[in-house]
Amino acid sequence: MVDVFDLKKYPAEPFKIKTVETVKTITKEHREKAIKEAGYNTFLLKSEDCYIDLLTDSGTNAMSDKQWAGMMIGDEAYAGSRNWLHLEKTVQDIFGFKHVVPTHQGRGAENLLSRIAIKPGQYVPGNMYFTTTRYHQEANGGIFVDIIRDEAHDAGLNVPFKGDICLDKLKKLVDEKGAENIAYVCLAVTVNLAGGQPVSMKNMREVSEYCRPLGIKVMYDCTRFAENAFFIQEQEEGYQDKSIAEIVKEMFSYADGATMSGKKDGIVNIGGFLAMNDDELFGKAKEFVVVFEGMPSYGGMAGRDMEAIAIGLKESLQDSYIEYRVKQIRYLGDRLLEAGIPIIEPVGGHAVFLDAKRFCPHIPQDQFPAQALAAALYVEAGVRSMERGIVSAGRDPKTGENHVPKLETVRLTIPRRVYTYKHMDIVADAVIKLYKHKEDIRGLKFVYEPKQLRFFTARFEHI
Ligand code: PM9
Repeated sequence: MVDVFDLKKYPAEPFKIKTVETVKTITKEHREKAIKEAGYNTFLLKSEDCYIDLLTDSGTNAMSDKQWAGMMIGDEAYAGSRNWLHLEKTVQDIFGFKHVVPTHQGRGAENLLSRIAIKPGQYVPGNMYFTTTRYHQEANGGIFVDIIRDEAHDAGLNVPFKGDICLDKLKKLVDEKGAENIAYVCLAVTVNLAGGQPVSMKNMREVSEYCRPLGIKVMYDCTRFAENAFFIQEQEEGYQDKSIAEIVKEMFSYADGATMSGKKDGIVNIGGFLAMNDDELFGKAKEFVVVFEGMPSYGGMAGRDMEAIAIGLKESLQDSYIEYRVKQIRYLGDRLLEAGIPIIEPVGGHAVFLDAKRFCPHIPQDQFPAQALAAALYVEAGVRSMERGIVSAGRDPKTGENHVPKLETVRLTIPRRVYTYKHMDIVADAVIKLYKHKEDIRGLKFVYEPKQLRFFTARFEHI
């Protein structure tokens, strides 16, 4: 039985709420009309039509009083802003990288990295793909290869550190293609589309020990680095007495560089960066940042944004914050598991993922069960979620065929410091209610399918 008073298992919010935004409920008739007008794509709903908005944890965070105070000391000089110097030093201190290049958000960093580090035809092995990351890798001639451990593709399998890279898969690829044909290894902490699954320190160490002698760089996607560090502290032997900050330092000692979307564990609404140790790579990144983002001292961010992210990065390392953050999500997962709802197990760092294949076994994958389920959940309770399945996976750029991922999921993504446990209860109750009449959910077909990153703007109708 889920016990809301068990503060070790489900810690209370380690903050007081100072500013609030009113949300409203709208009628079921209105929701039915709204989702139809949005082409059954939750991305196309108006925010004001959503009661609890779990579309994403990206840029939807509540900033602290200290971050808001930081916004007031934004130095909006075109070059050499003091907030940039603060951000640069913060990233260097937390992650240990030599060089930092600011970008407007994560995909800005992915664009730069893919341009400077991938030669057309080279392979980019990674622990499962992420939509924008793979887009930039492929747009620059890279060939993405999934080398995550097999268990990550099995939604119901409850094993720790499902985000780990499979060393055998990596070694096989390098043996077959040659180290010189590997652009770099892309290692995401945590793995978003696997369900927010963490990577163990042991795995990071082993990947680095294998790659460094071969001259293969290991570039992290550190978007949810603090959540990953919490899982290591909680579950990996030898880390229980280490602080989150110490764990993060060790994690990144095994990396050659990283891309970051500050909109997640930076606890801000916009921002990002690319970081690395290599001087030559840094030189190239600076050449491109001025073309695509802005001066190397702002990279698409205002001075106030850089101040907020510098402060947010430090706040994400606070042990009490990150424990509450991950365990709040686990609370929602536990409530659903208790009611027999099929979800990705174990519950990861930023979201609970409904397993649409088991939730809607009557809808074949080419009729987009996760897309249909996300739309149905919105109609049921005004809860906005996101498809993370075949629609998000897109098409193979060479063959034009759909990628068919094993995981067909709906992501209930929890913004940081925004919703309370009571909101989690409402979401859980809505999902449980919907599960009772799941047979009513009908499959969908495309009426508009964009070529790039189709999940953002595609439109559907019922079959
Ligand atoms: N993630 C998310 O909702 C927002 C865009 S997709 C709806 O999960 C990783 C692991 C991400 C990520 C964004 C990016 C791109 C890179 N890596 O959105 O460009 O989860 O800041 O970051 C989203 P930006």
